[in-house]
Amino acid sequence: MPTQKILLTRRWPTEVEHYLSQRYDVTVNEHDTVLDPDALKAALRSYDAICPTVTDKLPAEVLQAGAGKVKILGNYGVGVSHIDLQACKRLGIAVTNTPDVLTDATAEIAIMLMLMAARRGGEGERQVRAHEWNGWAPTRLIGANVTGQTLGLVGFGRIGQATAQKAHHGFGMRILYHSRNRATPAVEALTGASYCHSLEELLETSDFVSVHCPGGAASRHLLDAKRLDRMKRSAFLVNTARGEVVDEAALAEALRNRVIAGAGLDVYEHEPRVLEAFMDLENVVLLPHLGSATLATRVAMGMRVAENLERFFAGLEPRDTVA
Ligand code: 8YV
Repeated sequence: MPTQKILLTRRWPTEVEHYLSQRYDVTVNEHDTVLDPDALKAALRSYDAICPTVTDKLPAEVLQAGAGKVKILGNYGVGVSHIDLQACKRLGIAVTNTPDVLTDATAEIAIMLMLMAARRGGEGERQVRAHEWNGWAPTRLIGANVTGQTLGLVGFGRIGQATAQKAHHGFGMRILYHSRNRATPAVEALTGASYCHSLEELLETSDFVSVHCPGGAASRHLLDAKRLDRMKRSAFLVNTARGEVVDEAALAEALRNRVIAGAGLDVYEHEPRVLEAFMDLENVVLLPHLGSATLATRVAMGMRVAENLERFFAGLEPRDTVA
């Protein structure tokens, strides 16, 4: 009989729930609702492993109050800014994530947002559905080219690099990037990417800016009013990383005043809340955090969590330890 008690805080694809149930004493949050801090604290006291998602806020206060039984947080997702990793280290709780398996799915959404924002896809669709489209015209819904333009990537990890591949080889885009560490010449050569020493230089020269750095305190409001002001007036901003990287109120102002041409967002500072100021702006595309939302990807994410748990409970170092 399985001994370890595992909690999945949300519903996962059936295939993965089944796989884990055959190996562990698994509890699934059947209602698929977001657990509140008290429920999370109780879970930390009752389970050997908790498998959270981006919707589970695990700051130091919750982790400290609840810590007792839990040994590992097998996060379902690559971003871990919802978990206080320092507190986990202090409390001796291991944390793993799921890189690689969602790279292409998320890069696809970055490309989709670039296209939708530049070619006014959301706006056009809204017109059709509202029966407001009265036929083709030479001067209506005129967008901006994507092909051959310059794409600046803020962060150049797996997802940033995959976005560069699709943009460069699919749309002939010139690639610039800014990140804490410069990539190797071999990685740069894959997309002819040029490193920008300063973020400002990247913002001033890009036609599209796409955010791919981790979230959390270190990158909070990295793109604020001042930095948005450095972008070209004809440029577009895309964010598939974490909402907090962009100062949303400043972005709404910049979009309203046409400081930049448009934006495409898949993530928000206070999900699922979306800033009301975005709602009546035609030049922003708003998606509901779709980055990893394909069945194959969500199954692969679950299997990656399973692999991490298996190694952990076998006394081995998990493949994707982040704390
Ligand atoms: C995940 C994401 O689906 O992996 C991430 O960091 O942002 C998403 O695509 C989500 O985080 C699930 O926890």
